[in-house]
Amino acid sequence: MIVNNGRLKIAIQKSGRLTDASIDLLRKCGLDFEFQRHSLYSPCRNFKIDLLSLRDDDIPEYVQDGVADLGIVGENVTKERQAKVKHLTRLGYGQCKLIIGIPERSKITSIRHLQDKRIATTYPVSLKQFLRSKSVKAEIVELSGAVELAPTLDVADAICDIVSTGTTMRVNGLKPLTTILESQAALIVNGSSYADKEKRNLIDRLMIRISGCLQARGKRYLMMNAPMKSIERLKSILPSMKSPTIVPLAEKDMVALHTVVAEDDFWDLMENLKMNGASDIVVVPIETIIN
Ligand code: PRT
Ligand code: ZN
Repeated sequence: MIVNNGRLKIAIQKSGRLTDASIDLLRKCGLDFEFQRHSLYSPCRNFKIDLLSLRDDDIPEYVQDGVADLGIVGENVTKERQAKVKHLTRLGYGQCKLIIGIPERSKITSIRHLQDKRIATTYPVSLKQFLRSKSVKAEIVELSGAVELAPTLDVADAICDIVSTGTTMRVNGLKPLTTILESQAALIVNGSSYADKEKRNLIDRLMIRISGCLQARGKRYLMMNAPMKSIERLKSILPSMKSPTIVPLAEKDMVALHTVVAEDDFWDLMENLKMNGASDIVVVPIETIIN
């Protein structure tokens, strides 16, 4: 039975690759809950939302049917399930590709060569769409798992499967032929929930928090002291979000500069800043950035 108590329901994967990152994201958004993997519901104490733990394959349909208002699931799954849901935002984890792979020594060298071949997959809908878009007719061998074994077992001439590092493919003597889809975890929403005034208000509040967490990801807050005369030079080095904050220090002709930098740029940047007069450089993590 669907309980309409004015609270949102967000479906996340019960146990799998997206579970920990999804819980972590929701906690970073300030949601206070105990995740109960074995129970369907995990209520949140400080926000009108309850978590529903489900198999990832079921999430798109449950969101489409309104069993859950929101869902966190791989874009590959939503596409395969052809669910009628609204895509709210990508979440920056669970990155993978849906690819067509062929045996290392296969004579197949282009998509055209897949004509009349057998392709094993757990993604028949996405594969069918792709083949149709390329005007290639092939036999789709639908499996429920271990697709990478199909060519060795001579069940198929090629496979269509998810890869992330590509190790599974390689150890099974396969190589990629083409990419069908690039995917990552995304937040999806039921259309009626999004149109409902009260629910929309909660969804918008949650979205502000999620965007803040996504913006802060990979960023560091940088503080340093510098002589006043170095400000212009340092400002030209700093890739600030807007402009850096400059605060006078008690010591004469000295200032503190504060800014946000990308984690990846940090070490190169720091050497450059030091060479140009900065000292006492402090770097701190950022929880969230609300614009
Ligand atoms: O039980 P439930 O149905 O909920 O989970 P599941 O077993 O169907 O899904 P799960 O937890 O494996 O994956 C959930 C989602 O994570 C997928 O729908 C993708 O969106 C995303 N994802 C990211 C991946 C991978 N990376 C991935 N590598 N899903 C599956 N894989 C498989 C891949 O197919 C290969 O067999 O993992 C294996 C190792 O991959 P390599 O390339 O790193 O060797
Ligand atoms: Zn699944």
